[in-house]
Amino acid sequence: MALFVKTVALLVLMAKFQVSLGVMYKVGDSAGWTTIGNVNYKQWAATKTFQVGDIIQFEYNSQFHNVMRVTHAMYRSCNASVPLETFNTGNDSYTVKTKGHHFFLCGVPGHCQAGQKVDINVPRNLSSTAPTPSALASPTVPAATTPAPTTSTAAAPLEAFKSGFVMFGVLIAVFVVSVSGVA
Ligand SMILES: [Cu+2]
Repeated sequence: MALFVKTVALLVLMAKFQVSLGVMYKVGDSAGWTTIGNVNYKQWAATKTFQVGDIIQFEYNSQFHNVMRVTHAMYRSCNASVPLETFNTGNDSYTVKTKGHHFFLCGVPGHCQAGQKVDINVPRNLSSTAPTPSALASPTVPAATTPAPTTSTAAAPLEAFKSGFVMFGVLIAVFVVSVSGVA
């Protein structure tokens, strides 16, 4: 019963603060990660709205391809000499943990040049998707380290982000408690 209550509380909190569990995106959709068919990965990425927590899935034949996370400069020049991370199982998942760009390319010679590269961009400006002011005005939202909220709407996006961040921590804690309660 206690678990049920916790679970309901968790769901209510998630709904209230529009917490996303993360969406799984398979790069290239049915084509996967390949040089065959001239998949336009730029176009593929452009049709998605990536968020922190999303999972980027690369599916490919590991005999012919790999996945390297690289810097912007390396992405532009298709430089695979010093990748930040390398994946090569043929079924690799990358969990987006930060906002901004996440650049990937295939390190097999010629493949990046042929277009096997993708830029996963998580927009830094979330003002259009921030929680509503009414949610922010809730007395249950910790004020964090900032001074008392003002009526300025300019501060709303930042406050929304901070509040969301704090709530996310709370949710994780609740989740851990729930899980440990079952075990
Ligand atoms: Cu390749």
